[in-house]
Amino acid sequence: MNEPTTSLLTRRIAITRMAAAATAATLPLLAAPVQAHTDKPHVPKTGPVRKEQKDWGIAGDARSVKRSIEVGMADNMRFTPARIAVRQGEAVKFVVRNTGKVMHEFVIGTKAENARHAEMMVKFPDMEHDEPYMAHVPPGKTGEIVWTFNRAGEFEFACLIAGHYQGGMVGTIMVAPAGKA
Ligand SMILES: [Cu+2]
Repeated sequence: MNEPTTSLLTRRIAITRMAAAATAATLPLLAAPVQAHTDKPHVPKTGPVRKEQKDWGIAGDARSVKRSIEVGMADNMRFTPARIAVRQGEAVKFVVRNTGKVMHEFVIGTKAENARHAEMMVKFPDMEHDEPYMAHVPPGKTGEIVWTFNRAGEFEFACLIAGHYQGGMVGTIMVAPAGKA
C-alpha cells in the first residue's frame, strides 16, 4: 500500500522541478538581480522639471526641440542605435522604446557617473530614482525625455538596472563643440 505515497512524492518532485524551471526561465542571462525594478512604480515627476546643470547637459524645453531621436531597448541588453551624435547646444527629444519583456531604462550621463550609479543599483536594486536625464520604460512602452547638450564631449547613455549595465547595455553620445562644421 505504498503506491499513493510514492506517486505523491513523485508529483511533489515534479512540481518542484517545474517551479525551478519557471524560475530559471524568467531569469535573464545574467545572475544579477535583474527583476528588481520591474513592478515598482518610480517616483512620479511632480512639478516643473529641475533644470540643474550637469556635466553632460541640462534638462531641455519641449518647445525648443528641433530634433527627435528614437532609441530601441531590447532584452539582449542592447540599444539601437548604440551611437548618437549631436551638436553642442542642441535640444534633443529622445523617444525611447522598450521592445523587450523586462523593464529597461535610458539614463544619460558621463561614463564615470553612470558607472557609479550602476554600482549603487546593484547594491540597492529597489532604489527609486528619477531625474530629467532618465526614462524608465516598462515592456512594450515608450518613454520620452528632452535634454539639451550644452557641453561638448563624449557621454554615455545606459540602462542602470542591475545586471543590464554590466551586460553591456550602454551607448555613446558624441557632442560636437558648437561652431565647428
Ligand atoms: Cu535594461
